Amino acid sequence: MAEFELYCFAQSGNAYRVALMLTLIGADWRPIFVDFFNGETRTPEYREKVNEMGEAPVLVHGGRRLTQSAVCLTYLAERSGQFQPQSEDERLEALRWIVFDNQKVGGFLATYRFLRSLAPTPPDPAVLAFLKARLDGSLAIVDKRLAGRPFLIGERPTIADLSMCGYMYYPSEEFGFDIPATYPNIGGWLDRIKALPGWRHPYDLMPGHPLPR
Ligand SMILES: N[C@@H](CCC(=O)N[C@@H](CS)C(=O)NCC(=O)O)C(=O)O
Repeated sequence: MAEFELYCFAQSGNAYRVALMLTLIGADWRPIFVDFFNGETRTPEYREKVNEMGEAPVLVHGGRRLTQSAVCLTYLAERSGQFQPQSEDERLEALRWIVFDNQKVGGFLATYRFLRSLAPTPPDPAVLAFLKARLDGSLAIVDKRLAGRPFLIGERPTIADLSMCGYMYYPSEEFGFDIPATYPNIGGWLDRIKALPGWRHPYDLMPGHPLPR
């Protein structure tokens, strides 16, 4: 049995953050497929036995069951000593960018991409336009942050980077715009993360791709 188990599915950038971290730190882990697109996270069984919040990812380690990718990343950084912010200032800075990501970067990218490319019904154009405007604002902030800085909180990659990149390696067709081409500093930073030993694409790391149509 693997040391870590991760409830996840290939299309989930929230889960990819944790899957990528597990891979980059060389952890012994295995994915447990969550059938999100057939409603598994909404079932009473899932909410009773796996996660009362009805979400993936869920990281299982020994007797622990952790949810929220930020919590999982923090736990893995503290255990492994890798991708860990060092000083108190760095820890607070990393937390600041992780919260911003969860709400305004990954949060909007996930919803925008889901409505555009993964939802069973066609999206409302007004909703898409609203989300795209919010996304443009957030991605511009991240792009400016990465000007002249290799990683979000400085010279080394930390869990803030692994969180922030969660949705950004998915194909540009799924978003309808090219993130690295539109935001060159983000593009360079994505290349630096991709160059870390062991990096893998979300569709290669987690089960469930391609979606049956
Ligand atoms: N803030 C959470 C977000 C988790 C999340 O929303 N996961 C999605 C899958 S990508 C989910 O399970 N959604 C279930 C639902 O909305 O019903 C995290 O970072 O782990």
